[in-house]
Amino acid sequence: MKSEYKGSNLEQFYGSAASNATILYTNDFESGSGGFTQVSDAPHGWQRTVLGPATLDGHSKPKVVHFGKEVNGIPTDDSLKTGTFFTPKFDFSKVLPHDVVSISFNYFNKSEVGFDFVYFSVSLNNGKTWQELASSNKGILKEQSTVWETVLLQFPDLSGNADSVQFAFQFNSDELVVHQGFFVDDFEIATLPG
Ligand SMILES: [Ca+2]
Ligand SMILES: [Ca+2]
Repeated sequence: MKSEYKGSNLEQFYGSAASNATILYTNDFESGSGGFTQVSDAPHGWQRTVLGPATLDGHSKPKVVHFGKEVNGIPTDDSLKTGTFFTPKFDFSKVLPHDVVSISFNYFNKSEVGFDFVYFSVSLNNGKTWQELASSNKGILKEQSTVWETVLLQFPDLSGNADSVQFAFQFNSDELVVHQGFFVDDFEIATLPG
């Protein structure tokens, strides 16, 4: 948890050791989607916005990416909607065996507690199969945020992974009660010497 965005998520976890990190990918969503793609059955899908929690400190301002209602100030019907937001595909085959790959992002979640959930998953085989890394369904993401928070996940074993690696955020809503939804910003991938 932090109140101010310093420019890199790594610094709050690794301090001065973050200077040893190699940033493989970073996206603050200020100038575009940065190669992210989406599949959504909601009319608006995942969109960049400057509204709602985007106005709070704790991420790179002003823009964030959002799935939920009240996108750009226009209330929308988001019952029974699923939206998946995919990162670009990454090649980790040349990561050294002792290096750690870290994935981090800032998020703010306002989803219906116990019914609407967000999941963050990874595919190590070019999108064929996926495994959950974090979620708001008994996972490490909060269902009702009060501040922007940073999640950092580590992979110690991606060296030589032959297939493309891809990450995805997925939001699922049920048929009743829709809150603001899920907001994400500052997606970063880095390697650190192990
Ligand atoms: Ca931003
Ligand atoms: Ca709901």
